[in-house]
Amino acid sequence: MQLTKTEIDEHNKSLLVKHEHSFRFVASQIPDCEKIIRLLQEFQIAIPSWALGTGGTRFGRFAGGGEPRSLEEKIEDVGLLNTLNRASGAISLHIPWDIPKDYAAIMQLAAHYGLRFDAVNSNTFQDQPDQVYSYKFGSLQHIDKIIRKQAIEHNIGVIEQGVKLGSDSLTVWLADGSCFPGQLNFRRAFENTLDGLREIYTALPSHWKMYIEYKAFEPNFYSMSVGDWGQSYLYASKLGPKAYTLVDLGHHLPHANIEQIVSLLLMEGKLGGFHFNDSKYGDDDLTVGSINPYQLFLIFNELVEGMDTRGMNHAKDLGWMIDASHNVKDPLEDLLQSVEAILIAYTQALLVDRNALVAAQNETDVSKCQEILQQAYRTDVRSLVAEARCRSGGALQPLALFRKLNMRKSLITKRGLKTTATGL
Ligand SMILES: [Mn+2]
Repeated sequence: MQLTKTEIDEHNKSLLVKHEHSFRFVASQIPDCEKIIRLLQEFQIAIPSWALGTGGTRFGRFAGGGEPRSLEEKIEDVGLLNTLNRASGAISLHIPWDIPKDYAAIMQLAAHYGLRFDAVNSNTFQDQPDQVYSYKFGSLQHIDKIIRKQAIEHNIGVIEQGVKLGSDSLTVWLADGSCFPGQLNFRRAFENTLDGLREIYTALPSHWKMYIEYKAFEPNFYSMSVGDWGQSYLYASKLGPKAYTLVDLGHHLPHANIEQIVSLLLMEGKLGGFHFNDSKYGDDDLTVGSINPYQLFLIFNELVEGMDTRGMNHAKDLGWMIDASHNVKDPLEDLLQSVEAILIAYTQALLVDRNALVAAQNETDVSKCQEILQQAYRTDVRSLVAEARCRSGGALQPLALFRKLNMRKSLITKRGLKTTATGL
């Protein structure tokens, strides 16, 4: 489904007076407003191919209608998001759910929408119909060498698919672990996993990165073989300079200080990428910023501080992706909200008065430190984000336009009411 420039222009025109009033007000209070707008225009957040359909829980799934039935339609949906917000210029594929049949045609379609291929994601957390050996008791950690070999070969195959698409990173998330005490020898599981990761690492092209994603629990409930950032960091350190830790916000135990984790990983040059979502209890996979936007801001505060300290490019040097599931909301609406929440938190982090914060920290002026952070957090930066988007050709209010043009209804008319996106 295509959205025309005229439709966006008309929408922006109808909101322009109100927008300019808000924008001028906030811009007048920010010394380096133009720099922030430039950074915002560059910042792109990848959309995972599995987030475009309705997700489900262990208990059920309630389809929303008009879901993409093929990889082509998934690319079309991300293209639509990117046309609206100009900040979703990449798609992250899940293998084997989204294997292209015709690579040249898929590349051409993505280019048509101005999309690049972000990290490719392997899958050893479920068995595929044509698979010889089962991952019921793990993949890279498995006691049986032949099963480990199958998992290694799958990951190498995913790299090969990614190479054909112009991707430059592999994300490995392992469901490996144990459900009961005594089931697993932790050290042996670690060593098997490390050996497998080494073989996969060897297959990486020279410019590629490998992201090792950790998760505290689920699907295994007693131990996970990549259970926290310490374990991920250990693997990444042992593997070499192309291996990094990937932080998924929902993969921590409750109340974990994720901003501190981010800060230290950046310090060590081992933070590779990010999966955004939000949660209240566990890996809830909720819309970014819907539960705890202050935590998101604090994380971005550390990201900006850490990246600037290392002279990193905010847009390019880390992998940014949403990893969420949409059980009750329209997936495209949810993704528009998530990208907006990320851009707002990023902007607020850019507003933090770094010099004043360092001075307050050096004076151990605890109240002032809090004031400086909250001054930035409580600034309404929505019009700044909208201005950046508008200058890039996007809509001032992407969600409002998506709704006004009845885009979901058009997708349902075209694709049908009872569609299920591949992999869901
Ligand atoms: Mn994830």
